[in-house]
Parts: sequence; C-alpha cells; structure tokens
Amino acid sequence: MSDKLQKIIDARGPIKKIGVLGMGYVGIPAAALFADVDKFEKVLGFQRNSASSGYNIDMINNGESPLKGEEPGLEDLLRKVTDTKKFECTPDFSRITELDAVTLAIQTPFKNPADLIPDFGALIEGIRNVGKYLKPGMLVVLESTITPGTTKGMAKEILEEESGLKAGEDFALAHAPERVMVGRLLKNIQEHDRIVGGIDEASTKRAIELYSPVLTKGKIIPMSATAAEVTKTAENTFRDLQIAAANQLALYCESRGINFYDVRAGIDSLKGEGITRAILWPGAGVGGHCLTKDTYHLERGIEIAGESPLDYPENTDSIYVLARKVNDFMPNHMFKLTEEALANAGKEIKGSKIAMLGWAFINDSDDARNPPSEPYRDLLVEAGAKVMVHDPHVLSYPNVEIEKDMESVVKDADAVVILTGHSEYFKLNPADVKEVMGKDQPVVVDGRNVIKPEEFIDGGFVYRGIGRGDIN
Ligand code: SAJ
Repeated sequence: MSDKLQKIIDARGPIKKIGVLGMGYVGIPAAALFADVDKFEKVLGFQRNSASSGYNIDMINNGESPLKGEEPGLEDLLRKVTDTKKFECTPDFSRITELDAVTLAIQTPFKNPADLIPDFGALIEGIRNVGKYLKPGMLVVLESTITPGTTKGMAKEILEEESGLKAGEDFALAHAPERVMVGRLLKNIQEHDRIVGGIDEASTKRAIELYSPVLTKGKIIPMSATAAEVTKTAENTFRDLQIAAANQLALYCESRGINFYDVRAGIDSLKGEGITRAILWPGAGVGGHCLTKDTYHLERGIEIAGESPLDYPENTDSIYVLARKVNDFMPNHMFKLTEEALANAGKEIKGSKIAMLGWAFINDSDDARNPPSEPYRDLLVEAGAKVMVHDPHVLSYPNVEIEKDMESVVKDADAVVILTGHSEYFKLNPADVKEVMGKDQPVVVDGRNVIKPEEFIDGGFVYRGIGRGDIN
C-alpha cells in the first residue's frame, strides 16, 4: 500500500464528483446511476462535440437517451438526474480538474484480429484527455474491455506522461470492466458482481468506494488490475468457446443425421452432485462488440506481457482462437444449407430471391454490431442471389436496405432464411409464408431453431436447420 497515495486520498476526502468519458451503451447508464447516488454530488459525462456524435450532448442534457432500442428505466433515470442538474454532459474536458474520479468506457475494437492489433485510438485519446487535467488524489478507472497489461502498461504511461504525476503515488488507477448487455444495461450494472482491480491496494480501495453505492444485488470482487483484465476477456472468451463447442457438435450431428437438440437435452440431463453440463446454443454465428474480439485481447495479453514464457503444446492453435474460427464459419455453413435446400427444390443460389429474416446480432435488439448476417449476405450476393433483409428493430445499416415490412421481403422469395431469433419469427405460420412466397417448393433455412420443422415440411417446404441432421 502506497502510504503517500492513501494520505493524499484521505486529505481529499470521500468521492463527491465523478466524470465518465464515452457516452455510449456503457457510459450513459453508468453515469446516470452514479448521479442517482445521494452521496455523490455531481457527475459529468464527457462527449466530444464531433459531427458524428456531438448531438448526444444536447439530447442527454434534455434527459433523452441517444441509445437505440429499449433500455428499461434509462430514460426516466436520465430525466431525473438531468432535471436536477446532478448529471450534465459536456464537451469541455478541462472540467476534469473539478473531479475526484474519472471512468473511461470507450470502444476497443480490433483493427486486424489476425495479427492481434487492437484499435486503441479512441481509448488513447480519452486517456490523454484525462492525463492533461489529472490532479493529485484523483482516481482513474478503465471500464473498457482491454488487453491484459494495458492498465499497468499503456494507460499508466500515458497518464504519467501527460500529468507529470505518478500512478500509485500521486493518483489512483484501476480497471473495473463493464459486464452489460443491450436491453438490460441498468439492471446489469446494479445486479452483476463488479470486478474491481487496482494497480495497488489504495487504488482498489478507492475504486470500491466508487462502485459499491451503485450495486443493488451485485457485490464487489476485488483483485489486481491485470487479473481483472484477464477475468473480463476470459469470461467472454469462455462463452465464445462454449458456443463454438455447441456449433461444432451441431455440425457433427448434421453429418451423422441426428438431432442436436435431442443430444443437448441428453447431455443437459446429467445434473446433481455439482455436475453442470452447460451447453449453449448453436446458430447462424456469433456477433456483437464483445465475443468477436475479446479472445484476441486475451491472446494478445499473453503474447505481449507474459511474465514467464507460456508453456503450451508446440505448433498447436489456441483453443480460443480455434473457437473464433468455428463461430466465424457458421455464416458459411448457413450458405451451404441454403444452397443444398435450393438444390432440393431444383434451384441454384444464382438468380434466386433470398429473404433474410434478422440483421441484429442478438434477438429482440436493434444492436447490429458485427452481425453474422453480414458475411452470409455477402456470400449470397457474390453467388448472384437477389437478397432482401427484414429486421423489426434495426433502423439502418451501411449499404444494406433493412425492411420493416416482412411481407415485401418474403414476397416471391425462393428461400426464407432466419438469422436472428427475434420473438416475432417464432410466430411464422407455414401456410401464410408459403402463400406470400408463391412457390411450389418454398425453402426455409432456420439458423436459430425458431420454427417447428415438421409444421413447415408438412406445409410443403424444403427445410434445413442448424443441428437438425435428423431432418435436413
Ligand atoms: N450466441 C449463440 N449461442 C448462444 C449464445 C449466444 O450463438 O448460446 C450468439 C448470439 O446470437 C450473439 C453472440 O453469440 O450473436 C453474442 O451473444 P451474447 O449473448 O454473448 O451477447 P453479448 O455479446 O452482448 O454479451 C456478452 C456477455 N458476456 C458473457 O455472458 C460472458 C455479457 O455479459 C457481456 O457484458 C458482453 O458480452 C460484453 O459487453 O462484454
């Protein structure tokens, strides 16, 4: 414990004023919840006044959420904390000097996963802005998902370079990764346990003081900054691995002519005595901003900062990277199923009209970051198909027409292909769909196990489904 830092923090007193950099899916709900804590006096949300997102500032200060999609409770909370001016959004980074703690919730995508190069541009700019106005005794927390080693490495270096202060002596520094999912942002922040990792004990202690008041059901799990970085990247990597395991088993079941869902129910039945066989769900692919990149953060973290050389079987791919490859393969498999089914109906992809149902990467959401639908659509277009896309939630997407009227998309289609498990697709009625398609041998391909195959086959459809080797 750096006594010097603890003394400076004690002299500064309890955290009263907080800043949040990055007014997005993580930063906005986090800032609003901080502002709703009685003992915190003021929260500033920092947003660059850029052409692409400057409009957020006025929206937020009017108590409106610029986030797309349903976020239960967020608008009411935003209105409450902006009406009282407890929460204010500003482009003026110099106001960081007023604060006791600053968090950074900025996207950390990968430029090129193949050679593990992340795009830390926006994060570095944010850290520099904090460094410029950093004062002794302040706490800086990285909430973004980052390569293990970044907090004690790049972040610490930039903050010290910009401020002339020393981390762990003059200011506190920690990593407290976000664990939110769209559609339940506030709930996740309040109810999920919070991993808090300081670069030293004083930093961890100060970060615990910041996050504890926001938690309702969740509890604080303290650890070192690097352990926190590995925890976050690993929890998403493990989820991706579990999904890949389900996808691979589904491909095996297809090749063996059996039903994955029977097998899954069978494996899942082994319970009790602490046995859990959590099998996730196969599907048309893995999208989003998290599972598609966090494996590479973890891999990079081992590659660039391994304390001791990694002991791992020679010339052997990391199972985590292999899992990424299996999950990235699923849109290709959807293409193969579509091709096969059309061939059964005496058709080719070339010249066929394909109705894609679902563009969002996750069900009942408008979030279309890295959607598996995109590589699937690209393969169809390349093969000469006419493609139309329906999604009830996604408003727009670069270079893709997203239709809201499902009938216009399904009309005259040779094949209907389900890519996202939106609730309304569970209600698809074979007779209605067949009528709108107007084909003798309509094709349906189910990438999310949302329809009952028998009903469609009895309705005259050629059916293909992920994992349904018993029917395909
Ligand atoms: N998916 C499957 N099969 C499954 C589960 C998901 O194919 O059984 C697909 C989904 O369709 C989607 C993708 O994987 O395309 C990701 O889905 P997700 O449910 O993991 O959603 P994310 O990426 O928004 O949320 C994950 C969560 N991480 C974990 O549960 C470990 C969430 O808790 C994190 O907060 C989030 O990443 C994040 O921000 O890191």
